[in-house]
Amino acid sequence: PASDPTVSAARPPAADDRVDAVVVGAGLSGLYQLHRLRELGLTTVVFEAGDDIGGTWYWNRYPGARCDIESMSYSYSFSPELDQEWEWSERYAAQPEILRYIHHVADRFGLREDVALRTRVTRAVYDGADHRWRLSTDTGRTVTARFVIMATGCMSVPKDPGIPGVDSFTGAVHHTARWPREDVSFAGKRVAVIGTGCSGVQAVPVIAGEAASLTVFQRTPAYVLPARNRPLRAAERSALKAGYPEFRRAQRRSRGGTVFAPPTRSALEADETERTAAYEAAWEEGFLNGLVRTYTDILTDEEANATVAEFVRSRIRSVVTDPATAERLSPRTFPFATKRPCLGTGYYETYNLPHVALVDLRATPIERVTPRGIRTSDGEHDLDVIVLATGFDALTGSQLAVDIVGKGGVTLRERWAEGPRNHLGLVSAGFPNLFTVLGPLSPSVLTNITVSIEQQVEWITDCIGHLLRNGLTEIDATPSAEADWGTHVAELAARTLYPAVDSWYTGANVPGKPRVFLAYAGGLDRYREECDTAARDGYTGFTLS
Ligand code: N01
Repeated sequence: PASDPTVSAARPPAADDRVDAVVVGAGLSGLYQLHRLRELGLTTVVFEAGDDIGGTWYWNRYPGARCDIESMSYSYSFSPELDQEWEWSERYAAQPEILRYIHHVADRFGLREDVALRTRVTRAVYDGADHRWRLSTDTGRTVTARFVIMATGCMSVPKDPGIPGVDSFTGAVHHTARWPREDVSFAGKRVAVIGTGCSGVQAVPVIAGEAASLTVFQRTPAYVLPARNRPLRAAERSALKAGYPEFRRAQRRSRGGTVFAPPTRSALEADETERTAAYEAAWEEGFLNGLVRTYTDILTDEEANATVAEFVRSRIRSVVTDPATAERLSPRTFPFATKRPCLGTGYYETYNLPHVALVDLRATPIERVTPRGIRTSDGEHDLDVIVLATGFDALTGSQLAVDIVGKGGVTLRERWAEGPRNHLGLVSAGFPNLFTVLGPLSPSVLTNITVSIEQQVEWITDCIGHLLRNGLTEIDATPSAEADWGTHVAELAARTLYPAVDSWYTGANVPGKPRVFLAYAGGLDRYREECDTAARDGYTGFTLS
């Protein structure tokens, strides 16, 4: 979609630019937050670094980008009318369709006029004298605000892949999360994809369909499940829409923002025949969490998990015709789903094509990018295009990218030097009236984020409403509540297989990043209850003044 010329950053800087609230980021979180703050009657500005709204779905326009949660689930629930009027075309919506949906929502609720595009918030300093935040932006515009909501996304800062020589390459280099808006043609080109997480897995088959040759540089193979995407039939959409009110209620009550019958038995209670049948059925269904949902202990018991991991490897062997390639594609170094699994379309099949090659970087590491291509310990690959699908500085990166200075001149970077600290994943002690949506130590990335966004935005809005109604100036987390929350989140993670694995969940993908399991693993239902209880009991764990 074209950007709206009426919305721009061109507004001249004003010394006395005062608003009630600033929202940072105009993705799914920021736009809903704006909608809610307006209902409270607050003057709000949303600053968005991109040329247009959409957040993740604006930036990640790489070939094959598609949601891995079903479209009827991965959408706002706050407006029954919106639910009824929007028509999703596919079971799993592709990036352009989700972006169209976000634009539709912005238009329908008149949200654009408060969004300042092409404006990156660079610094936010708390002024204790008048209890306001002063925000600086890269356009020179500064504003002061009573409330700041960081709606900056969980994966919006690409990590530096740390591969020497990238700048020397004479062909084109594109990161999946900074994909150009104009068409990128691969026709007749020799293309490399570095990285085989969910972004690489989605891009590889589509690029292979166009390129003269494709070489995939893989360090760690992922567990890739078939998406079984397909167009939604009209009758199916009508039936789903008729059931939307109850479905949305069930989503809100659910553990992860998707609705399913929870498993009741351990994988180890079932015999192999029964287990394989359950895994086959989940494989055929094509759900991201289909295999995790088969038994109660897939994410908590190594032996149970190993049965699924072996099942996936058997599927890889059944698709990939060259046994050596199948083995290289088979994940063996971490339990199933302890890094986020990927939903793919024709991913393993792609490696049967004659013009597609797989380079195992564990055996032959990249030495550097050269002007002509990529040199590994095994020799040079001549290339025209390099696609970096190398991931993000997840969860904390987008907040630490802003120079946030709280009470007493303490920076968030200092406070988080050993890992993120906050209460309920929402507010960090010493940073009053600064809230985070989908931030660290909240369920965020372990859930259908549209449901998490609504839960957190509504909690934040209710909290601000409470302050306003009661003539209160600010809310801050107490250091002791923050410490307890950190312990609680770590304890919940310790009951699972997640924390032992090097992944972006644990910060291990970014050199030097503190190793902390970054998400709340107790379920969105439990988290929602904890947030609601704190509010109901007078915002326990917070000081209101
Ligand atoms: O990033 P990743 P992503 N040299 O970090 C490799 C969501 N998402 O953009 O594992 C060589 O998962 C790295 O290897 P290793 C989803 O939550 C969702 O793919 O570090 N390789 C890995 O293979 C997802 O989990 C969808 O050994 C290097 C890859 O690059 C999250 O976003 C689609 C390297 C990075 O994988 C992130 O996914 C896309 C180097 N120097 C994304 N550095 C949906 O389907 C990194 N790698 C909705």
